[in-house]
Amino acid sequence: PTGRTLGAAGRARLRREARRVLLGNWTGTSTVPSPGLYPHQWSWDSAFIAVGLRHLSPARAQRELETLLSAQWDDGRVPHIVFNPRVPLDAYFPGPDFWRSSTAGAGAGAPRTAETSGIVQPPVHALAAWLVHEADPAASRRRGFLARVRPRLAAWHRYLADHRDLGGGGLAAVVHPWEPGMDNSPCWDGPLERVTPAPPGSFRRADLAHGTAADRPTDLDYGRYVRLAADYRDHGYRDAEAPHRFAVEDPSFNALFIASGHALAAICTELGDEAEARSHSAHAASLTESLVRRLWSPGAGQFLCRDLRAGPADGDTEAGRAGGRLLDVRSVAGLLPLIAPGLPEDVTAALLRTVTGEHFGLGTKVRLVPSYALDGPAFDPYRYWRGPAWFNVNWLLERGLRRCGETGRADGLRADVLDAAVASRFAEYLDPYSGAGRGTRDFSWTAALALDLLG
Ligand code: 9WN
Repeated sequence: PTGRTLGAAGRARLRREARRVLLGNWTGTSTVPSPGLYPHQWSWDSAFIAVGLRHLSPARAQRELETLLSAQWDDGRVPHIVFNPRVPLDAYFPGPDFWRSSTAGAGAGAPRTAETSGIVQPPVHALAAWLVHEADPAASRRRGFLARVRPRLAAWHRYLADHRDLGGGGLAAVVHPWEPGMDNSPCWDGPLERVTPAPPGSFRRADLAHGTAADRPTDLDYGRYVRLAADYRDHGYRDAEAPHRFAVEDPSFNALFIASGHALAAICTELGDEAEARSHSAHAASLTESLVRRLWSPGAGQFLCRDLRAGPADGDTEAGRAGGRLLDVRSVAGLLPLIAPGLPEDVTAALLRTVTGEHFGLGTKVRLVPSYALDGPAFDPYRYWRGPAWFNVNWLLERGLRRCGETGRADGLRADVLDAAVASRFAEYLDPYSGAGRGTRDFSWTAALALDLLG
């Protein structure tokens, strides 16, 4: 059956299958994105997974987030990977023996009893915690769920505000292409050119044992990922001391920071702390203002990434004032601010035109929004974040469209996401034109977000 016509039997089957994936990928305390390719706990994956798990078991969804947050560093950062000590060292690269968080990160407050990576991923967690609470408020209150996660979520947001405003303009910067979660986006091609790759023989990739090379980042990309991560580690993961040769303000990372800031405000209100709720709302509003001031491109009709390590383009006085340079690259990251409340009306209207227009083609050229412009010079329908359509991105866009009152489009996208999730056996990503699944299957966030869209 196709999603547009998914009947009661199709919905029941989808629910059953998604449940099988999520139960199969559960380790007892959290969920792996995929047992073969990603056998540990990932930060933003767990947030998306919790959003789906809340429909199966709110207690398990709470546990998912609490497990992740228990590996938080004393400086507030939530690491992008929490390693499972039972998994062999060579199952994933770079593993705990590369990051060495408990020793190298001791000065930045890394936990002593868990091994983690030292970088972060987008702050989707407060949003996820709020959605998990909403699934069963009585059970959440009984377990004191929000009271327990609130201080950790607040410390996480404080880390981003205090340690990551590298451009000084009020936004959080990412310091590694893995941080925005869109590893090999064409946005990073320019900034990465300035990074000398680690020698090819100095590390061994584990991902190619599970994925097709044509679907994955290249060896040259990996050499640069390794160099940047090793430099950060060798400076004790201290942001004030690390060279951060890669420093970018990414619109989707910041849009999620805004959405989570509003969710954190709702959490504080629920807990009766109006003063703290107001301060989170005010911070989210000021992030929104910075996002528009620093990353909006009226010419492109979308948000762009700002490369903080590049000089301004000739004659670009506005960019010069803001520091760095806007990257003229159309990533779907630039559309995700649709989830952020409080954008100026003309910005929202332009974003809606761009989603359905010639570059991203939602509803005209493709059924799910691609990760990068279909007509962009670096477009590749197979290679990871350089074209394929991803389910978490489309889930966020569905919410964004609905939030903007685009109910018909949101309903259509919802149906198409459900259809694609079943047809691709919960693929990691899809060729945006054919809809064929790529990457691994039985991928956790695909199953979780399909469950969420089923309602
Ligand atoms: C590096 C786990 C993660 C996702 C990212 C996705 C991919 C890792 C990798 O897998 O990144 O963090 O090894 O390629 O790009 O978004 O969180 O699913």
